[in-house]
Amino acid sequence: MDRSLKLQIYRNMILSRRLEERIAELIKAGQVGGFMHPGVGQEALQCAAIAALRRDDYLLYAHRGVAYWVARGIPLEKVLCDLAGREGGTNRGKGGVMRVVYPELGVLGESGTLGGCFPIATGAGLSIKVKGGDQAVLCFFGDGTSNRGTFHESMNLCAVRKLPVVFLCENNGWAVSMPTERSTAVRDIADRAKGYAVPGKVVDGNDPEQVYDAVVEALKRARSGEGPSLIEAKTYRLWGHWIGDPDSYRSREEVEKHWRHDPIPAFEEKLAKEGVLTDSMRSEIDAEARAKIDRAVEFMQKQPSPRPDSALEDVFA
Ligand SMILES: Cc1ncc(C[n+]2csc(CCOP(=O)(O)OP(=O)(O)O)c2C)c(N)n1
Repeated sequence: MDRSLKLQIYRNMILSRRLEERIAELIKAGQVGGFMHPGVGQEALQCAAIAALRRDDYLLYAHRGVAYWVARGIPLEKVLCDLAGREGGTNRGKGGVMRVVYPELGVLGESGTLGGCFPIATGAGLSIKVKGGDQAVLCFFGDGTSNRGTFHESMNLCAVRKLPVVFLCENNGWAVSMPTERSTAVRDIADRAKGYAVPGKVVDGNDPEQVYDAVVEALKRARSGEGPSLIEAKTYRLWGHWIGDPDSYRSREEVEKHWRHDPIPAFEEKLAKEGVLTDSMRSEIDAEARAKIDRAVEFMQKQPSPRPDSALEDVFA
């Protein structure tokens, strides 16, 4: 990764973290409803993987956090309006949390159930193949979600048809209150790739460079007609499962241990050592992020709620 790419990823990680903190405040103030699943702790892998995409690629994001949208460059105003149920959102305030759709950048939204992403990603991959393009699909999902039947059906079909899909598992060790080792027989989810004759790779999800390199390699394979890949990024969810989760199922020692591996200070330290990031740049990037969020919140607060008589608009095609 060159200097400017590292800084772009770092900027997106900071913007995502600050936005997440702001959304938590908006939820407490009753301005955003629904179950927001925070991505705090997982921004490195989300921002780095998305940085590897081309503008015309497709993205199926998971339910965890805002970094997918930030890194893909969806305007914050729109994201906030979606979350708050206001007209200015990508779905005009009718979708709520986790329903940001932005076809201009290949962002296909999220399925109503976990695991719905896999057949959608497979379908997008098939459409690319049928049309003869060289785009690719990046599909994020959690370790718990990898136990859905749709994962296995989709991996097999993508492998057999050599579809250009990169499956990226964010293994944060938990699915709500269920630790991965109690739900999943394999230690590394990437091992499942062997069952479909697909390459599987484990990376440190808190290291943006490892994630970026693995995604670049998988995208290259996808574009050249060699088919899908499975990447497992090991990470940790630093906040609760949703904003408001009492998080009583994890020990404080466990959570505190992982705060010491928070990817943001780790990346800051690395960039500082490399001479890429100075203290003054750090403060500037942080101030820029806060100012952007302030402007977006202000925009959102002025937007109306969708009119009741528009309930059936944009619903059927
Ligand atoms: C089919 C389905 N089952 C259950 C749920 C409820 N649910 C929402 S998030 C979640 C945990 C998912 O765990 P994982 O895939 O590991 O992702 P994480 O939340 O840890 O990021 C569950 C069970 C759902 N949305 N869809």
